Amino acid sequence: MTALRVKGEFGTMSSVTIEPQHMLERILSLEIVRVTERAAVSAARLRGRGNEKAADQAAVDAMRRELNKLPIRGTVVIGEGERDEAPMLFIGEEVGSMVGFKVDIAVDPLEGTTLCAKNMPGSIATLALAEGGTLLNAPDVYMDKIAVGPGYTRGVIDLDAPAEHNIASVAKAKGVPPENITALILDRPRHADLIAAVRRTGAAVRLITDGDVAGVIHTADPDNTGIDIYIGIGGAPEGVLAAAALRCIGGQMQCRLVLDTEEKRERARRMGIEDPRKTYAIEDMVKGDCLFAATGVTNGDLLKGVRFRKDNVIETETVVMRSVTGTVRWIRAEHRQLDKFHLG
Ligand code: VTB
Repeated sequence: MTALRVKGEFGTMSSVTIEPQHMLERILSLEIVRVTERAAVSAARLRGRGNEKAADQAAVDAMRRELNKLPIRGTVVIGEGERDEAPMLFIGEEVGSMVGFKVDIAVDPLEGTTLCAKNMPGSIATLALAEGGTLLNAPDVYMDKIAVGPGYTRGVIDLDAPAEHNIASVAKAKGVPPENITALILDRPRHADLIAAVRRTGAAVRLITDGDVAGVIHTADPDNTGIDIYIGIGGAPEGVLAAAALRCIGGQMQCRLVLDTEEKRERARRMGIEDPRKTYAIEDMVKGDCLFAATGVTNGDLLKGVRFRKDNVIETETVVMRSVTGTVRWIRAEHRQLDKFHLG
């Protein structure tokens, strides 16, 4: 067993030194797994029922219940919507037991509600947690994004350059022809030109119907996912969550909010965003250390979905990451005490 030396109130032992704030974060890295697990199980009960709202609500209820048990003073900065449109986990809502560290929380209790309602691959329950005041308060608007995984020199991607340039640049850096590059893009009419431009380079395009948090994370492990680069316009909240994951595992992202109306610019201003054209790198969206967790709801490339076994055991798969150490844990859990899920 590793002995820990913990500074301050936790007393002193030998070996590794852990600052008190990191100790809490260490503990929370398991605690947040419980939060995404509960949300995923609640949503998974409603897989394939064609009811996006009900599945989302189930995930929100479970996530909020669990978040409120954590020893934190948390503020939801990325949530279900603004206060007037979301009764729970709205932006600005305070969560946690209100003792302990002040943290910012980004949640997407059910990322890919349509995927869950249609029982299609790739829906997840996800959240990120960071020191108070360090996560970008992004309004619920679109965000133009480009991302690659770790191992590239800084500047290999450029949000303002044409897709052809980015594909060529990533191919060159990887030491392969563009034909060996695969870009992941949300399948939307708004991306028709982008898709055509990527294909013109000889690169392949993998289209997804939803779920670009997982989509961005795929770029971090191209050998297994086959994805080298993520490009396109998705949700801003999903952008911040993906940035938290890449902050832990490495990679680069460049993003810009799509503030194409005065109403949206005003909303952004109210959230403290002065420059509507600002390009955000990962460090601008997640300014300090963070934790990220996601649990599979439906089966997907990133995570297995929740399994309800005949013997009354529920299986979940979760990935949890910590930026301080870059540790990524894959937690496959078997749950036998099922009351905790409040499934009724
Ligand atoms: C993406 C995707 C989400 O929204 O961010 C997308 O990751 C963007 O919005 O899963 P549109 O659907 O309007 O294109 C989701 O599909 C759903 O929130």
